[in-house]
Amino acid sequence: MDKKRKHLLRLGTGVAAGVGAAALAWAGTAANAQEPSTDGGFEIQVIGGQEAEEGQYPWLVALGYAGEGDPVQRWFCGGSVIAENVVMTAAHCVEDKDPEDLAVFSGSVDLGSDAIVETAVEEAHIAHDYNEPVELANDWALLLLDESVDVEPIEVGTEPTEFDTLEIAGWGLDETAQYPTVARWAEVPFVDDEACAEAYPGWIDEATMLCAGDLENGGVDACSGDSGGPIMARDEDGEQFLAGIVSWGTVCAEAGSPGVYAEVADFNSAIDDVLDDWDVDV
Ligand code: 4AZ
Repeated sequence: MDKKRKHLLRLGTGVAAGVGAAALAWAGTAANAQEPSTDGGFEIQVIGGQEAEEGQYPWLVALGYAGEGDPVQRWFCGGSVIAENVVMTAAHCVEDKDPEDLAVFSGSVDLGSDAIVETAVEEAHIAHDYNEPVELANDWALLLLDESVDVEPIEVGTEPTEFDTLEIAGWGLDETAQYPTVARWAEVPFVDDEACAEAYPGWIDEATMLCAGDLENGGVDACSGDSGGPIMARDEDGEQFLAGIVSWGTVCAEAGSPGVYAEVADFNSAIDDVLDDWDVDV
């Protein structure tokens, strides 16, 4: 438990407050993650991913501190636009913050680009049962934006499912232990509840968490800074939907330690209640 908590605290303040320190803290993990390989068909070179193309994930946003200056210096988590004025992120990204101190960066995979639009946050809803029944269960929050953003929202998954391959994207640490300016993405194999509970005995709330990673080889994973961002699946038509939210892991991209995600299908009705409250149509 301790290990995990320490880890999250470091991540929560690391990216914006001290990129250097956070990167150092993670250097061991990322550097140890793997030698380049293509084991399991997953490209290894987020960790083990590649640069996202402009427009690949229109709903992907970075969450940062309101203020002056370059978004690259201010962001600290990821998020997903689920309605024109609502962003979904992780509860642990915003639990200790005032909405007025937050900003959402949308419109480009490149946080250094002039195309980035900064939007203020009017209100934040943190899951009432966050941290129940175990630490980091129900790790989700919704942000009501001051203004609509002009990006395509992603649909929120409604059925808890066994997936095959999922996709992650974000500006979190890559395999060189750096925070990239351009978002990265990767395919990640789904890990079922049983295997995940075995990997993290006592830490997994199967009802609200889903896991993904290459259990056998490691090498591909979300990492520090990806928190709050999307893990995505595809429906029968090939349309992407939001399956989960990057939440935690004890390490990054190591075999036997999958990434853990908040499973959005498990709290669908709670999400709808908040959207109703805010008079938001999806
Ligand atoms: C984070 O806090 C984070 N390897 C996300 C995912 C993982 C670890 C940390 C899982 O951003």
